[in-house]
Amino acid sequence: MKPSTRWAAPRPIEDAYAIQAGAIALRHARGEQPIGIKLGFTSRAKMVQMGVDSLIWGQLTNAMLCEEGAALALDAFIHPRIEPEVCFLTARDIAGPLTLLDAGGFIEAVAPAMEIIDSRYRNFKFSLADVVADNCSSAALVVGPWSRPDSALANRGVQLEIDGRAARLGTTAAILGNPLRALVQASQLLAQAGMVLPAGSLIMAGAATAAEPLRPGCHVRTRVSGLGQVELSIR
Ligand code: OOG
Ligand code: MG
Repeated sequence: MKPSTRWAAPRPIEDAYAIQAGAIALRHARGEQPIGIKLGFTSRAKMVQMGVDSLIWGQLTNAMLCEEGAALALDAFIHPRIEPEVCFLTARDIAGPLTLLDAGGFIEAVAPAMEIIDSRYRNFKFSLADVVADNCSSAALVVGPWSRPDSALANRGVQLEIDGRAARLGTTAAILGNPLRALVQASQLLAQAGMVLPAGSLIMAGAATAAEPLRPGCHVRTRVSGLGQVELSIR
């Protein structure tokens, strides 16, 4: 039978981003404000843990931002995990692809951060398109003290502690060799999506290590050498 010309070739990733955009539009319609974006799978450790092989991005809203001092209740989550990250605050609109040389000039500040990921898929088992449609498992984030981005970020020790014990050890070099590259990647993904990221936005660079499950009553801390630490208590 002659193939129908009415059917376009499958575009699973493009369709998944369209689903993500639809879900984010619903959040905005409920009154949530955009605060920035997150990258996923910028480190080998995360790709291996989740069995995928490409970088992805999702969108953050103010409803996802946790206060550092406040205890986070887990009731609203399904099976949350936490992972150590670096967060950038942008100084200027990102309205086109940046090079690594440009990227530094677009950063106002940098901070140690943690992302709480959660997934609609059982056991976090998903394809790349599945997880993109689920807004890249974005559930919540907590950002530590901001520093000026005036020193090299490429190889800082990263430690994720749970209840005072080191659960994961890594380095910022795990994030694309240098977390600044996350900015370069973000600028390219935004350009592909035809989006401008306004100055004052957050960019979560992606986890430096694999994620750890969160349990009620635990206390989690991430230290990034030279950038300080960020803590979260779980109710
Ligand atoms: C997807 C999100 C990946 C990261 O930092 O690499 C991510 C997941 O692991 O469920 O946020
Ligand atoms: Mg993450």
